[in-house]
Amino acid sequence: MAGTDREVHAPTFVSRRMLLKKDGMGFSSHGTLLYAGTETDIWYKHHLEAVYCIDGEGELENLDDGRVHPIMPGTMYALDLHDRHILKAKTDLRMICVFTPALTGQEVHDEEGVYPLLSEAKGG
Ligand code: 9YT
Repeated sequence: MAGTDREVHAPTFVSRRMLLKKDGMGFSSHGTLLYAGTETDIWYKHHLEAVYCIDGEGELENLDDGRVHPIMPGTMYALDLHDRHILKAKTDLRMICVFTPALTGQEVHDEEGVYPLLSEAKGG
């Protein structure tokens, strides 16, 4: 997938879309590498997402209830309430993500509800 349109680069992560809507599975599946030392502010308004950590250390802060959850290899989280959250990568964090409805791959990050925590992005 490297170098194809299935690989999406953002300031705080790279994501490889292994399965998309066009693959006909009813969900999409992504391998996402969040870079060490970054924070990513995420709100999937239109999708449910389950995420499994295969490597690295980090934290998920749920902005809706204020709780902070450690992330380590073997951790799974499921966003069943369109929870607004911040993903903090203490080290490089390798995640496997499943979305329903499936992403088409055409979404821009604003429409996915992904807002990297950068001053430029926050300024508008
Ligand atoms: C960790 C996480 O939520 N990854 C989601 C996939 C990524 N935003 C993508 O493929 O664009």
